[in-house]
Amino acid sequence: MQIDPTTDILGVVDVQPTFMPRGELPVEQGDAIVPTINRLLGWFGHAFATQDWHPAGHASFASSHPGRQPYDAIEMQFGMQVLWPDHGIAGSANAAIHGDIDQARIEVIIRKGFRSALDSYSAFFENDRVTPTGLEGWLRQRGFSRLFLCGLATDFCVAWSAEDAVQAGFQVIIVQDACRGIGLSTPDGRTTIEAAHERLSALGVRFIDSVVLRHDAAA
Ligand code: VGL
Ligand code: ZN
Repeated sequence: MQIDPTTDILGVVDVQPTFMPRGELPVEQGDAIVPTINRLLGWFGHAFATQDWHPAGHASFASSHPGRQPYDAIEMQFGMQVLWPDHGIAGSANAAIHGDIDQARIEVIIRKGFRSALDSYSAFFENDRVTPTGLEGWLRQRGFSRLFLCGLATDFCVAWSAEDAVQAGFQVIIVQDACRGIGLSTPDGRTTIEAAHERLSALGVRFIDSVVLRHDAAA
């Protein structure tokens, strides 16, 4: 698959130490994708990044719900909400983009989840599904039509971003060796990674490995 440097953009989702093995919401092998993402950043002409960016006491934190434990799921205003350990605290060192990520080609950074009462997985909309982050307008004004997504976590922020991107009319490709998932169990006995893969495939999202990408020599 050939990268078109004018219409393709790489999206680097939530590659923050808070989601890495020694972070607050650890994703297994979350740090293993950093070299792969740096390689991708060298191949694409353009990239954007997102950061999970929560105030202390955020509604998605189990610590904000007396009697609840991290990874419990509860019904909230906008549907089922998994309660997370405190993570992605705005301004904290662990909420920065991972220090080894080469940011030279990252042209815009979208922060999400900074409203106390509202969680945010997708790079496009808060979890109420109507409050936009502004990314869609930015991508359109810049003329991009195909998004390649990588980062953390495959089954939450990458998956929700992919779904919204399809809905917005973009072609979406997930670079799976540059992603890692959280993998919670679902009520029907699957994992959230398997469920996301099925849901997204049905929407036309393609999953590739970075080795299949072809690119012209970097300018
Ligand atoms: C994420 C859970 C909570 C993610 C963010 O980046 O996938 N997951 N906040
Ligand atoms: Zn979060």
